Amino acid sequence: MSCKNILQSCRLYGIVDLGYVSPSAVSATTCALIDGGVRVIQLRAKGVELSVVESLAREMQKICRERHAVFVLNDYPQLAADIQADAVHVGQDGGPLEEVRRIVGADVLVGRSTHGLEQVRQAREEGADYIGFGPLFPTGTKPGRPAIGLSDIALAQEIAGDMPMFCIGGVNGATLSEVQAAGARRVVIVSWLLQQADISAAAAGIIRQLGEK
Ligand code: TZP
Repeated sequence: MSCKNILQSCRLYGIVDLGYVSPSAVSATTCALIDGGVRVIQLRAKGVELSVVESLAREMQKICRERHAVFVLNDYPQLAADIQADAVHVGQDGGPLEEVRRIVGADVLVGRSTHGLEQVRQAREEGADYIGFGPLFPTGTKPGRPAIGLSDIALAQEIAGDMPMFCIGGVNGATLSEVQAAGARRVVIVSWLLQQADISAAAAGIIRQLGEK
């Protein structure tokens, strides 16, 4: 299956965030997510030296390639291009997507964080391959970032059309039902998943609830 098709069918997107996972546990965590059925996995390494980001990215990319998961690098379009990551994810401060695409080339998918309806519209116009939409709730993973709530999810989903949209920020085993009831079809879960004793089982349970085929 192509990376684009995997993204389309993916309901739970996982992030290996170095705020929660030590560099020595990156491979095991990536494998645990894949074992649980997660097919799109991002490396999020804020405030870490570029050489460390590169070696962890190569490690994760190798595992994802062998196990048919999509590897996404957060930030660093040039590094994503150099190592031929499957995708790169950029925030609102990541510049125009046209420029990101110029750096990564045609074969690397590009995802964008959005925090409101106008940004969803813009990401669609700019041709993002997928978007994150949030943070829905306040979250320790992005401290100080205002929550946008659940009320715009359905409309955002409409604007996004066939561009996959992943709701993010404070999604967990307890909040998932209300997030789904608000119209979410796909989610990203970071801290809750990474802090589970059995990451694979927790991921599999979430995927079941989301109805991923
Ligand atoms: N972007 C918006 S919220 C968020 C990011 C990266 C973090 C979500 O983390 P958590 O721990 O699932 O709330």
